[in-house]
Amino acid sequence: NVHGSCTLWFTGLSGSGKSTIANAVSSELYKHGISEYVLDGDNVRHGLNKDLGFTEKDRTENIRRIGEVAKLFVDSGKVVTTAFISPFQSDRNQVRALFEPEEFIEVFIDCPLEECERRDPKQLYEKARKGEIRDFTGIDSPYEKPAAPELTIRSDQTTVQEAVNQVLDYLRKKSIL
Ligand code: GGZ
Repeated sequence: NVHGSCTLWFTGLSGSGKSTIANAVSSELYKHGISEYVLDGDNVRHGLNKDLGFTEKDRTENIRRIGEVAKLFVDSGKVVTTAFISPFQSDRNQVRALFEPEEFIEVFIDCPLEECERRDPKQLYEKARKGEIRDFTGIDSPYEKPAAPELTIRSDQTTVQEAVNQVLDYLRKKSIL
């Protein structure tokens, strides 16, 4: 495989900061001349996966397809960053199994539910509490914390810049950057 190509697999609750940190990492990688790409809800759930909702079965299929797409990107030599809740350990394990060990970097964006709910940028938690949205992660659908992530970022205790530096430091340590 192309040296340094890998998947940075972000996982965490809605509102934890996955997309924000993933996009900030992505622009840093770009500045370093690294060929990279971000997969997130905007470019995947509205296209490839627009047939999928938020049942357990659909989330599993969502993550399976994203894993396969990430694998294609890595095979093509890119650093791919993904930003999906990916709430189930077994689904994340299945994705991990597609890659060589050094190619898959699981990044847990760890933010307490209360803080995600306080932020509630899209008022989705509020809707979920009222029962207007069903199967919402953290409310009436589970989030399984990663058992052994390569990196854990306490996003309620760090700035975006600090979070980005944690990821970049890890990549330097692994000689990817
Ligand atoms: C969780 C939901 C739901 C339900 C809509 N549960 O904060 P957002 O809006 O932008 O991010 C959430 C996004 C989650 O999609 P993922 O593809 O990352 O989920 S998974 O990995 O579990 O398949 C949220 C919005 O979609 N959203 N309904 N019921 N998030």
